Amino acid sequence: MATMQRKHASACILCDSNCGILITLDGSKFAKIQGHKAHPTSEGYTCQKALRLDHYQNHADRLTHPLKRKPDGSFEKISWEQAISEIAAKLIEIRDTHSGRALAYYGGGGQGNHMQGGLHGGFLRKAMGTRFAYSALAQEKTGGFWLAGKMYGRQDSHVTADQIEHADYVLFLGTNPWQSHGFPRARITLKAIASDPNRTMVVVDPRRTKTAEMADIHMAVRPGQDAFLMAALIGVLVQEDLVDHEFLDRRTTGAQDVMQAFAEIPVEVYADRAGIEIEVVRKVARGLSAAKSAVIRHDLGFEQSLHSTLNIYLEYLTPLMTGHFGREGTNVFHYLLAPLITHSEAGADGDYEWRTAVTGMMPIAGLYPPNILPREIDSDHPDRLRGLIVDSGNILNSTADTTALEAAVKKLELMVTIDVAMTETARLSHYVLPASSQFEKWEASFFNFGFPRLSLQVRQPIVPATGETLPESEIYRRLVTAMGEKTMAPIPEKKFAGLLDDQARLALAPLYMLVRRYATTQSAAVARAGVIAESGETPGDALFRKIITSPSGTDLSVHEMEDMWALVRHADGRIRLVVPEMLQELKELADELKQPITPAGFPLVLMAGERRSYNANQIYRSPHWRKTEQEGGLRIHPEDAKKYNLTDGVTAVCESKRAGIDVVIEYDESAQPGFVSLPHGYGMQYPDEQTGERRVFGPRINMLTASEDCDPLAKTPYHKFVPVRLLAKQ
Ligand SMILES: Nc1nc2c(c(=O)[nH]1)N[C@H]1C(S)=C(S)[C@@H](COP(=O)(O)OP(=O)(O)OC[C@H]3O[C@@H](n4cnc5c(=O)[nH]c(N)nc54)[C@H](O)[C@@H]3O)O[C@H]1N2
Ligand SMILES: Nc1nc2c(c(=O)[nH]1)N[C@H]1C(S)=C(S)[C@@H](COP(=O)(O)OP(=O)(O)OC[C@H]3O[C@@H](n4cnc5c(=O)[nH]c(N)nc54)[C@H](O)[C@@H]3O)O[C@H]1N2
Ligand code: SF4
Ligand SMILES: [Mo]
Repeated sequence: MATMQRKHASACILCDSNCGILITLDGSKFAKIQGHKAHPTSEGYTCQKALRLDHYQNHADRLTHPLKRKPDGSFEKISWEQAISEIAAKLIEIRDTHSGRALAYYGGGGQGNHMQGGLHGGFLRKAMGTRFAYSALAQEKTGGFWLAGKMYGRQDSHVTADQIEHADYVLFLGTNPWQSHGFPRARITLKAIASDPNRTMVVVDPRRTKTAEMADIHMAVRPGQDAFLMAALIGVLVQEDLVDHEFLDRRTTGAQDVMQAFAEIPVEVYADRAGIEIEVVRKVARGLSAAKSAVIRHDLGFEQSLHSTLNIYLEYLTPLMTGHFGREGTNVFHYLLAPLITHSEAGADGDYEWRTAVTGMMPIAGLYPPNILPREIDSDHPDRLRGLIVDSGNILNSTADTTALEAAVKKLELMVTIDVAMTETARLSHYVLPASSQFEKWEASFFNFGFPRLSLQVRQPIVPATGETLPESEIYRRLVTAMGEKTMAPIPEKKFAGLLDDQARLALAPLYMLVRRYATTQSAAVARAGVIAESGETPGDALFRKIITSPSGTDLSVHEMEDMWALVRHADGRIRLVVPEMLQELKELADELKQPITPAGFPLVLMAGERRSYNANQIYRSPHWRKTEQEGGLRIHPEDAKKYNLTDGVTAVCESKRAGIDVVIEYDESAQPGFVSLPHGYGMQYPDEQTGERRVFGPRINMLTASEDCDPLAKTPYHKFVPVRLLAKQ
């Protein structure tokens, strides 16, 4: 049948690579999924996870109607009219009684859906009168954004590792790109580096991951001790004078002060604390300094562990000290089409207008950290949070301290969840609004981090909307209108005639605005991407037409390498190396040397949330998507397991200071003794195939984490450093 054969261009929505895919439909079922060669960044590449996307589109927990929670906790179907008018009335009541500061918003786009949620959600936040935008990004990246503000002049001057495929020397810090990706065509790029004798790969990770196995040098750091390792690494660069003085003179300020701070670092002692031989640290420092080009990339192992922000500061210093910045094959800034993040500036009085009421947290890049949510809600403070809108987040599983958050959200006067599925978070909400899936609506992700080539894919709907679901742009339009506030005007009918339906005209309206602005501010780079205006057409309209007529994605701009320096936003155009708060924390590291790594009674460090072959955040709910790894076991070195009399496959209790949960023991030689791991992306409820009863599949890891265990500055959680003990199950 012809319809069976048609391949629809779309994208994988499971991680920030957003690989291009072709989907062959059989009715509404995704019969076949393959990589799409025409996609500008993935070029046909996918990993195994994308091929199972039917389990996202079609499963038992898909939402089909608006729901309202009854006092007994069950839900009744209600009409859209009732849902919108009741929610709007309650939002107005809270806003007008307590001010918009009593309202907060979480999410606005997970891994693939920033257009409908992120851009349109802004109109609802405005109507709510709030700037309290909580985000998963503030569980990981905000320490880095804060540093970008200090060092580069703006928190949204973002550095990318996308030049990795051209780098001679690659340093991976607390990341396992074989599983997590994080740059285009990750496995192909990793294999290319590993098989080239002239290129070097260094991995800093307590586990011998697949990426570490491929590396030339694996530094099996002691968990949570990266700040010591990085301090020793920069210490060696300074003490052996492996520093690129010419680069520092030309591009930075503060080099002398920073070099002085590192001249004093006892490199042997710090390397030893990190569990790495000093000769290995010296070898890496020398290799990095001598390399033609180098890219350094960190991820959650650095961000979600002890000294999170300091780790990232030390990482940011490394390419600068060695002059590997702003060239082909090095770390570079990139332009952003859409404001995935912004810059939060203190006011004239030096303070932030929008500090949170209870914990006094400042915004970073416009975002607030989920770790403070329980306290901001569960408080007697007159200005506590009373209403919360959640879009694209399963915070009852993905935020630290499930128990504290569960108790807190029960005190909200209004909680609304907008999702495609009946999640743990939806179950605790007063109202649940069903969104059309990412294959049922116009959508785009703004994880486009390319430089010098920036591209974008706007995806078209390929299957009809399920039940009464609506795209978020329509949900927000209705809510904002019902609140009597201004909403987005759709793209006028006379524009792009024949190319857009009514749904697209609304959904794409804010993007159209951004594209027109981008075409003006980046006109030369946009022209280089081959954007050709038809007669009478503006460059903005020409670029937008290119986007909507390229369903598999297209280039927006092609920059000159030098353009990058415009993103250093200090008036003198120089990067600031000195960040006083960080140099102070660096000094204080010395005091920690005397302390044991874990507190008494909790001998093991648990990494709560490892990326594995069959997890994908909270996006896949159905456990049937997994070909292997059904249990989501606790990986432990066999020697460690024997110490606690635990054998492979048995169920044990993993206990943190917060709680104990059942885990299935999985022997794993790649784990460092003393370090155990549980996967991210499990712990969802789903009907059991045999009994039909709902049960939880795999570990609900944030039962074990505590809200207060986080970076003092950015409040990013220590998910990778949870002290635990293991007990045999009684
Ligand atoms: N398969 C899969 N891929 C994903 C996702 C997914 O859910 N599943 N999620 C996506 C998302 S949202 C993100 S943010 C990224 C995250 O991607 P990554 O950060 O790469 O993934 P993780 O496995 O969480 O952590 C990375 C590594 O940190 C190491 N680590 C743990 N503790 C420490 C430490 O103290 N020091 C150091 N140096 N390393 C440590 C772990 O052993 C692990 O190998 O992945 C994305 N990709
Ligand atoms: N302990 C521990 N906790 C962690 C981590 C860890 O490593 N360890 N990792 C953290 C990280 S890095 C991240 S990024 C977060 C991710 O955690 P969350 O912020 O919760 O994000 P996702 O899991 O991506 O959210 C997915 C939700 O979006 C819904 N969804 C999918 N498509 C759509 C759509 O089109 N519209 C709407 N409205 N909803 C949709 C899904 O059904 C799901 O409920 O988890 C964090 N939590
Ligand atoms: S790398 Fe990420 S976006 Fe690409 S197919 Fe795998 S999960 Fe999907
Ligand atoms: Mo993430």
